[in-house]
Formats: sequence, structure tokens, C-alpha cells
Amino acid sequence: MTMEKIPICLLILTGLSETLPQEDLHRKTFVFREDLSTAYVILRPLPEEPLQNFTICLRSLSDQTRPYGLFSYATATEDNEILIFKPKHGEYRVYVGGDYVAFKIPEGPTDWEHVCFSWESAAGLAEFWINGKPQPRKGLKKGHTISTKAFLLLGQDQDSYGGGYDPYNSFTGELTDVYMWDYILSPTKMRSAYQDLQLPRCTLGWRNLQYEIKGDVVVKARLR
Ligand SMILES: *[C@@H]1O[C@H](CO)[C@@H](O)[C@H](O)[C@H]1NC(C)=O
Ligand SMILES: [Ca+2]
Repeated sequence: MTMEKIPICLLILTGLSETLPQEDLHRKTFVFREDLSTAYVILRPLPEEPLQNFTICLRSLSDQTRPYGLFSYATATEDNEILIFKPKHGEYRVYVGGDYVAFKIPEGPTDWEHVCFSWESAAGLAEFWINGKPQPRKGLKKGHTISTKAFLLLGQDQDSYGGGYDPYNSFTGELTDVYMWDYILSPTKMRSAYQDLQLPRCTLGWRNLQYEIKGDVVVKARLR
């Protein structure tokens, strides 16, 4: 008998970190119903080893024009350890270790936006893909290491570890297809993520998500 081997994305598994039930959220979405809310969705697992590389992908739908936080990974010493933030229409800001770079994006009528953000410590490079297309890479936080003791959530920008939510920076809309790997996805896989095709398995992913909803967020089928 052979056991299927699960490649390690974020090393987690057993032991210390609090575990939540897993769910396959294929074709489902989180609906953040309320404007100016303090709702969020906690994600697990957290990396067990400090990170020097990562890729985060997610897809969102919102007609909100004020700033909002999508993916917020805060540690005790740095609330913007990893953050995907949309300060306004047509721009994303991605943070590592408190520093950020901005990416301008073409913005048409309200539609789903798929983004992948990857970062490599050795070269200090941030990669940002929007709807399957790479933006010019930018320098960010060379030599930094992402620490493991973190609070990870969707839909807010933490301004302190597990707190400091500003309703004016909260997300309203729909959020789906959230993934995190502890390495940089190849360009082919970045496009696969956009097209919702087969992806490398990982422990933090939409098909096996461990999450906990805090506040006014509901899980519904995606409208297509
Ligand atoms: C991070 O990526 C770099 C370059 O892609 C690689 O050389 C390095 O081994 C990776 N580090 C870890 C901890 O995986
Ligand atoms: Ca913050």
C-alpha cells in the first residue's frame, strides 16, 4: 500500500498550532456583507518555519473605492509583516516586513480581480500578477525573514497583532480562491491560479481551507 505524499507548502501539520476543520471551498466564496465592518476570517495553518519565499493568490470582487485590506499577516512586532492592501481604485500595495511597493492596475467596470503576490528574500524582489499577467518586479525587503508567530486573516488590515481593525479599511464584497505557498510559483502556475486550474498542493489552500469566521461573513456559491 502506498501513501500519497503531500508536498510541503507551508510546513504545519501536527502539534502546536491550533487546528481547525478543513473544508473544500471549490466554487464557493466568502461574502463580506457589511460595509464599514470589523468582520474577518482567520486562516490556518501558519508556517512552522520562518519564510524566505512565498506566493499568495486570491480573487476578489468589490465595488468599494475606499481603502481595504485583503490579506493580513501580523506578528507581535510588525503588523504589516505581510499585507495585500488596496488603497484605492487602480492600485494595490503589497507589504513585507512593514515596507511596501505599489502596483498600478488598469481598472474597468466592477469585475473579479485575481492577484498573486510573491516575494523572494535573497533577491529582495516582489512579483505581482494581476489577472494572470505579471507586472514589473520591484525591490522589497531584501534579506528579510518572515517570522512564524503570526495572526493571519482576510478582510481587514491589522494594526496590531490580532487587532487594530479600522472599519474604514475593511473589505466589503466577495473573496475566493485563497492560497499560500512557501515558494515562488512558476509563471505557468501563476496563470493556472488565475484560470482556476490544477495547482500544486499546499496546506493553506481553497480546496482544504482551515478557517474561522469572525463577524458578518457568509459562505455562498459563486455566481458565474
Ligand atoms: C528561496 O528561494 C531562493 C531562490 O529562489 C532559493 O535559493 C532558496 O533556497 C529559497 N529558500 C528557502 C528557505 O526555501
Ligand atoms: Ca496594518
